[in-house]
Amino acid sequence: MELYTYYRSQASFRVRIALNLKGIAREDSFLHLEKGDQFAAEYRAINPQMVVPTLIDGEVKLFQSLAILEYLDEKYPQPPLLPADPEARAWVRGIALINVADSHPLIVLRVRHYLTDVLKLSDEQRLAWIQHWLGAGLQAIEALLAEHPGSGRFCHGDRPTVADICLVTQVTPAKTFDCVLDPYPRVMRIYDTCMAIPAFADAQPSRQLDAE
Ligand SMILES: N[C@@H](CCC(=O)N[C@@H](CS)C(=O)NCC(=O)O)C(=O)O
Repeated sequence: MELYTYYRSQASFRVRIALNLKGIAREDSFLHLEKGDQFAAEYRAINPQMVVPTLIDGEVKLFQSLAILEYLDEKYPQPPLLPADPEARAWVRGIALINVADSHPLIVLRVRHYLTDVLKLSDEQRLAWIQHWLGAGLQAIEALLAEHPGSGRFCHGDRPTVADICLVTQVTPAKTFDCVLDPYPRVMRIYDTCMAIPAFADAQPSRQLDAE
């Protein structure tokens, strides 16, 4: 499979983790988002949204990280990334969406550029924005973990699911942008458990060939 990726991209990180968990080899095509590679006509033809990741599986072109995770899970079911029963699946997807749909979109590069270049926010104001929205997501995940009987080493059950993948991509930028993490002990315990697993650790930004 070919993955269009950028080492710092949290959405690409999610797909790298899932591929590693499934034992699927990939070839990376690197785009330097901060240099604007995503806007090149050649990539725009591949991904009209001009974002990473894009995953190519033979003739199939896949976009949007959560859709890619679910595709991989359906096509390569072992090990499963979703629990078997519908109630737990909905809960796990809900945790994932706090990151993918509600927190992460507010801090992506194009939003950060808009805050600075168009709205003329100072660096301090922009950092406050990022910390606020990442913190809101972390707070929600922590509270949901506290009330969920199935959570422990992982968000749900005894193996990583899409919820854990997305918890990791919630915490990673929170660390980068100096969020206070003490109020989220359950989140951090699960983050540490996940990052001790090679499939997660090898997918982290600093271990990518394009890392700077
Ligand atoms: N919801 C999308 C997010 C895709 C996305 O925004 N990717 C970021 C990197 S994490 C990107 O390509 N940003 C480029 C930009 O903002 O210009 C997904 O989960 O795949």
